[in-house]
Amino acid sequence: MTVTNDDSAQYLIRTVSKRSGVKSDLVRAWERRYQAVNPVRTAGGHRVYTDQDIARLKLLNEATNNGHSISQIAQLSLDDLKQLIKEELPASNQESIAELVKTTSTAGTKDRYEIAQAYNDKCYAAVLAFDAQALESHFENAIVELGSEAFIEFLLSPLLTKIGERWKTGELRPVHEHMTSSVIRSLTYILRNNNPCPPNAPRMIVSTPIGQLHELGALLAAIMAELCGWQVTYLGANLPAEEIAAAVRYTNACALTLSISFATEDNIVAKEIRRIKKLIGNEVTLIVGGRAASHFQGVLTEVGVANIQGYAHFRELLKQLATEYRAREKILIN
Ligand code: B12
Repeated sequence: MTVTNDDSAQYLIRTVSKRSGVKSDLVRAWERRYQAVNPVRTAGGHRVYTDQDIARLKLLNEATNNGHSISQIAQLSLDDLKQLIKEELPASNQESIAELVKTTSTAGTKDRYEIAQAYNDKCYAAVLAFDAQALESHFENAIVELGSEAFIEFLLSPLLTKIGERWKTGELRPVHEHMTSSVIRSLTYILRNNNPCPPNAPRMIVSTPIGQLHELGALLAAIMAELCGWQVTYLGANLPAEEIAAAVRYTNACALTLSISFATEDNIVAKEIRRIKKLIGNEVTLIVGGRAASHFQGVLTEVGVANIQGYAHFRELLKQLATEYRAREKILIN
């Protein structure tokens, strides 16, 4: 056991056990016999663990549940453990590591919310210190611990909002937001790659209308849809109606999701929404979300668009649409 002055170590064994799903006695045994984790000691002799330790224990727990011997895997790196678990998933049912952890997680929604709050503070401190490496590492651990959906909903979104607010007050500079966005982009790429979906999955296009330059809301919505089993093509931001509609046609998508973050007073968004709806027709479901979507409620109601109230609502709608899509496909096949 290493005795160091590690500032990142802060959790007592009870918390570690609760968050990792590994009983306290077993945590101690894995540590004593196989050095699976190396907690530091407080002055009073109590073991304290890091987020990284919790993420490791969670993956070790999963791998041993899959039949691996702890003696063989205890020394593997976090990446190797993730890879090991990923490789063992049946090809037809490849879920992301984050999804896997989510389904085996012992944490309820309230716990996850609290865990995310703790990560939020650490991530914000990393942003403030302009430490991209630490930020990336906190994000990676958080994905393992929280699962992708809770990661997006309870950590990323509030963190980004906070960064936006602090930018406005002058505590942060635009470059802090740029650094954070770039770390998130590299991370979301990993998340998305981990989620290949079956070829018969319903398809969706995600973008933002012309003039709407904020892209992260759309990107997160795209990942969320992918996690719900949709095959998503994310186009980035700021596209004219004709281009978005062409992408819908090319992919044979049955849904189009647009994110709107900026409440403009001109008529551009309303015009684009009407145009898009006309081009894609009634067969394709148009979904609109984002912080400024309700500002355009008039046109959304006029063309019969679903204005999404948060991620839970989005997931619910996607589930319903996927069921309808599968039922339609079945009729066509028969
Ligand atoms: C980064 C940023 C920018 C960057 C964007 C970079 C990029 N490539 O995306 C740049 C510099 C381009 C930019 C430009 C502008 N920005 Co700006 N920007 C922000 C900032 C700081 C963060 C935005 C962000 O990415 N948030 C993170 C995402 C994840 O959050 P979100 O977009 O709010 O989405 C949330 C939900 O709505 C949901 N969501 C989003 N879409 C969808 C879709 C579905 C289906 C679902 C389920 C959920 C969902 O996900 C998020 C969860 O909370 C915000 C401040 C803030 N507090 O958010 C201002 C902010 C959005 N910007 C603002 C403004 C005013 C501007 C500019 C006009 C500034 C200027 N004077 O030039 C321009 C306008 C650009 C345009 N025409 O669109 C205002 C908007 C106010 C308003 N009236 O609407 C904000 C709120 C800042 C402020 N407090 O004044 N901005």
